[in-house]
Amino acid sequence: MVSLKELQDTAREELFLAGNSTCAGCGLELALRWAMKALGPKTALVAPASCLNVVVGLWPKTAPNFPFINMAFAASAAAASGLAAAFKAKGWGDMTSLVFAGDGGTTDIGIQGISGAAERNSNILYVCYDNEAYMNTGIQRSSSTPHGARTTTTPFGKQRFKKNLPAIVAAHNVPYVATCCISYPIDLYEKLKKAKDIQGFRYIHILAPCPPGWGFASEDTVRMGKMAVETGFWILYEIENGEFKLSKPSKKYLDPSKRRPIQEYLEIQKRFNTLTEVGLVKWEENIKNAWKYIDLELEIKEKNK
Ligand SMILES: Cc1ncc(C[n+]2csc(CCOP(=O)(O)OP(=O)(O)O)c2C)c(N)n1
Ligand code: SF4
Ligand SMILES: [Mg+2]
Repeated sequence: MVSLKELQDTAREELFLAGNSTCAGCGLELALRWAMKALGPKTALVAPASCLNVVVGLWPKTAPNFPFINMAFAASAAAASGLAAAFKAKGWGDMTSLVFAGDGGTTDIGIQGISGAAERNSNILYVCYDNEAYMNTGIQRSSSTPHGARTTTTPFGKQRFKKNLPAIVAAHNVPYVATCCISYPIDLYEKLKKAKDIQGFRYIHILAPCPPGWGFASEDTVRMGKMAVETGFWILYEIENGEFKLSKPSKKYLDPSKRRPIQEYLEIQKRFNTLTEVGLVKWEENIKNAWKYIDLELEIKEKNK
């Protein structure tokens, strides 16, 4: 577990600098700042088309104080795999080859490259910051957009549910998969730090609320992420070499009676203001089903002891 001293030192150190052009209250910025605190400057970041691509700004005033490569949408996992091979050839074993991609670039457009890199067990760390839509181009739905959310391409609310990408990646039997949320920075920091020292393909999926895209006030970003976890909608866990572990902030929500009603989370976001009673029931069922999967994982773990 991270010590208080380490956290205090870390809190002061910034590798993603101030003066960037993220919106006020941007969840992506919090995700990247904490990730880079854990990974350190010997990290080369590959970013496909996304908000991140744009908010870094123009040279010589760019925000990343570390190597940063803009990449074509579908190619980030492949590009990072190439970087990892180059680091190995050069004998630069202390460099981390990182992808930091949005949910569109991950769950839709980049998925083939991710699957390839995961199957090869390429020595890369792939992070998806999930703001649940194509935000940079004006809020179009992605396969990570949740049920009922209004976007410019789902004006009456999305019918389908969110794609479970962490589970898809875990099915590749890679060394490490984890979920995080920007509202739990210590959990995020510890998982990134652990992932940095693992060899092979590592995948981390971070929920990163977006004020303009979700329709909430910019000061409520952290509250929004907390509610996602407290309602049981966003479950924090890690899978290390096939072993499932529920993370501390989510443990108490194994008990359904401890979860906050999902309605509280949905009604404070404008994107859900066309959600019907039927839609709400579907949400409740979906959360129940997600926890059935967690129960099953924990049961298997218990049996294997
Ligand atoms: C091949 C290709 N198609 C479309 C675009 C336009 N485009 C740039 S960023 C973006 C949205 C990316 O969404 P996501 O990956 O979720 O990241 P976010 O913008 O939400 O941070 C799109 C569609 C592009 N740059 N390249
Ligand atoms: S649109 Fe959302 S993700 Fe993009 S910079 Fe603004 S707050 Fe961040
Ligand atoms: Mg997005």
